[in-house]
Amino acid sequence: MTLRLRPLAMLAAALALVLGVPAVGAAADPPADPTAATPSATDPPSGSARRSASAITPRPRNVEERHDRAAITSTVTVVAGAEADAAALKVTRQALLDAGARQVVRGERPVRNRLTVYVGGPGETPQTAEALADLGIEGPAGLPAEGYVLGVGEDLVALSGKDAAGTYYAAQSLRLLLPERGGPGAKVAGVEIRDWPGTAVRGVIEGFYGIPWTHAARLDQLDFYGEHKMNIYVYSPKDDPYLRERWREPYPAAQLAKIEELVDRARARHVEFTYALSPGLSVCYSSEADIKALTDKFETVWDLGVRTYAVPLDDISYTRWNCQADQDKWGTGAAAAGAAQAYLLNRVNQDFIAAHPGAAPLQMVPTEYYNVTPSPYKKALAEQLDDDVVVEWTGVGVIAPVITVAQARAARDVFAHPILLWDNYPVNDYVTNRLLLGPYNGREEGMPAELGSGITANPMNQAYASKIPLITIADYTWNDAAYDPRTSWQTAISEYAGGDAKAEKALRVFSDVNHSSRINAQQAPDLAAEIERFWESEDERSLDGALADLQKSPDVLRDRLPEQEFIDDSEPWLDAAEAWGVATRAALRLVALARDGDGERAWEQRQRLPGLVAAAKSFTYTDLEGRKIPVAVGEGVLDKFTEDAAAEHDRLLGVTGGIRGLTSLPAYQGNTVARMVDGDDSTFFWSGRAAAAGDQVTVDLRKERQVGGVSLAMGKPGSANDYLRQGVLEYSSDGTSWKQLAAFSGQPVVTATAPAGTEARYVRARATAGQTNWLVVREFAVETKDAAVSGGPPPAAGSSLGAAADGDVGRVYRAARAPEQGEALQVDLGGTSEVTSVTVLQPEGGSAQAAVQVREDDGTWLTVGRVDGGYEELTVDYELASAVRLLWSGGGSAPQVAEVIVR
Ligand code: 14T
Repeated sequence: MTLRLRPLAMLAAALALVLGVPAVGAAADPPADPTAATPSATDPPSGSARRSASAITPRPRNVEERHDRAAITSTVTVVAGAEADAAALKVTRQALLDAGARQVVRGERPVRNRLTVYVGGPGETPQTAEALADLGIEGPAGLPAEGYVLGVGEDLVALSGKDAAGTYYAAQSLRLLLPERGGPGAKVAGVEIRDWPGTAVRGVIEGFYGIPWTHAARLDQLDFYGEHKMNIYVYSPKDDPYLRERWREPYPAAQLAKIEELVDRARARHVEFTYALSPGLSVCYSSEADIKALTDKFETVWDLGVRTYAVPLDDISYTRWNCQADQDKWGTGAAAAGAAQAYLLNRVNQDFIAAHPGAAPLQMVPTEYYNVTPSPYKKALAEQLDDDVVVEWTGVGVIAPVITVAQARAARDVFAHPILLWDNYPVNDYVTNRLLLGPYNGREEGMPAELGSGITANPMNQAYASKIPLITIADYTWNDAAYDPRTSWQTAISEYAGGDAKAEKALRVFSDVNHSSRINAQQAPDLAAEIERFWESEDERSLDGALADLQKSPDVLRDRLPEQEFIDDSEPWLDAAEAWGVATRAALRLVALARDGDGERAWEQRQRLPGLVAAAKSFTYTDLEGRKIPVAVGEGVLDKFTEDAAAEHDRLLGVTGGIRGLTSLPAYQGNTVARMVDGDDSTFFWSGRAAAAGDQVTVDLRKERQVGGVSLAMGKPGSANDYLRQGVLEYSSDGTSWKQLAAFSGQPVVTATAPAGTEARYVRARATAGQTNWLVVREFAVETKDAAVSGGPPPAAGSSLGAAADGDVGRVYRAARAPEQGEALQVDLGGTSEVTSVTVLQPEGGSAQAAVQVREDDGTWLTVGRVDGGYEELTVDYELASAVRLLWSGGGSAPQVAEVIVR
């Protein structure tokens, strides 16, 4: 793959307020306090349902505890002006009922022995000012837009927003502050919160490729945004035909009704529904008809209440016009494209936005959205686009690992417009085999303040599973100064588990194995540390506990997670997590058995492992095109642990292990380097980046062997250019000093033959020049002359005699037929050595019978024992021997030998 933007054909390859509170586990509801009717009752004993300001997420800026407190009374008076925010009132009411109030009534003034809640800032509810004054708390006048003051004191609560959104956010904070109780009497500690957002525009852009969110998921997301103080949702799924492919076509009525429902829901949650229309695949920028088609479509949704609009021009060609008229008007080149786009956007801005009082500033995505490098395109756009148009930018790199203050400044400089960060996290359309559940990370403190507009996050195709990372994004965008990824992540997991400790633990374990991404380098940080400790301490108990937790986590989540849709979203990943739990525990057991010297049971376990790993890798996600994509969980940690465990077993057994592939390059998706030495030409190693001079792919033969022909098959159908343009084949015995075998250039398939007698452990292909293409290696085959295995019976097709003594217990010698009388399989030891044991491994079900003999100095064969089962370890009394053989008992079935190990 070449690292440059390509036409869309490759994209596929590249790539409550459920009124009040999110359902909190009903089990957590304490029984109604029997003393509840008496407002002066002492503190309720149950602490489980009590909350404090630390439960508020996004994290508030300023929280001060007070020495007084309020009690939730049976009847609560709400004082609110006619202009008070309806959404805030609704949230407040429900929060009070959930906290144990039996009724919430509107009133003009406080009533003795009743809690009074003032809802509304200066523009909504003038009475709140006096209440705040009574508490000695300053009002919200000095706060930024959407800021609020929340006061809880003796007998009263005051919610005062700088504006209506601020009051709504005060209500959301109150909701998180109040306990959940079945009846009145709960006490709420006095507190003063002064809080405001650090980013003016905070939210989500449904901007991914692949299966768009469902209508139900979108409605639910809007509720969720309101609860997390996010204020924008951009409606821009790439695969909604009415938004891109067939952007000119008017909506059917049913579709319009859905949009209207979204717009209404968004408004009720103080979320700006933004309608994004992407005409770039076919638009003629100079065409009056196309400008009209665009503004007509905008007009239809204006009538539904849409007030914010975007015109994304990402992932299109800007070197090919869609009509001759554009070429005639602007000429050719990227600067011409910038001018044409500015023209179209300005026309929409003037003809539509300016003509619709109440419309918000127009947003656009430039075609160069992914860097801050000055260019003719950016210059034209920056100079010609109307000043009030907001420009979207993804940070440096489409998926930016870090976004700094300096980069944000540079974006503003180069685009010369307010910047709305389109942050491609936790979007997974380019890694559809993965769930990205880790926290928002790598965004420097102070970055949002430089943007001029704000931040929208592009989420996963899985709406519900996106919530964990989105909670952390809400946290950062609200209060980047106090943001800590790990802390925010724990809070997000805890919140999403709905107060159920078991669900929370399971969710933490599941999120841990779905943690890594381009912005979170480490996969499964908790489990990887646990595995690390195991290898250091050799104590398997703690690791087995952690792996058992992993294995159980899917069922715990299925049983206990409040939001069932998360389960639906995550189904194949849950299945995989459970199966990986089983496989890794088996691997751990394997190490324990091998260490205990229980060779027989270890061998049984060793043979079970590949099937368990295959099962863990067997679960699939079905994408928009109906392709089944095998999902990955704990990649690089869980699979590695099973490999390391098998290797540890093999080492203790005294075998080297099978041939390995090694490389300096990262693997693209699941196309690991092992696929280059699996003997299967249809699978391949695929590097995740272009090869640089010095990059290499290596075959490790695990011990010095005689080497013959070498064949390196690179490139593949569809990626014919992904091969090393210029390089050398080299071999080495120690992996340090190398001798050249051949040099090559310009050919995807390279062959060479080592001079007779060449011995090597490693053979590699090393790039001697950098290139723009990635690297595909279908097969890297090295012929070896192996530990001389001779005799019979002859091997079946696809098997070999050598497999019986190749150091790889996974490769099996399978005889073509039953042995004849006197037939033997002989392993030459390559000289005379002292033999202390012979171990013969037969694969599952193997029960061939043979006498095991060693050849002594004088050429006579000494029988040291017999084999007749899967695992046979025979002790030999320090015999000097030059060969070992299995002298078959005639008849029976065709024998199979995984390995003859001579020590
Ligand atoms: F508009 C942009 F800001 C943007 O990010 N566009 C797409 C976006 O829709 C997609 O979800 C995201 C993540 O895959 O990346 C952009 O699409 C690309 C960009 C590439 F460089 C798809 C493939 C690419 F090679």
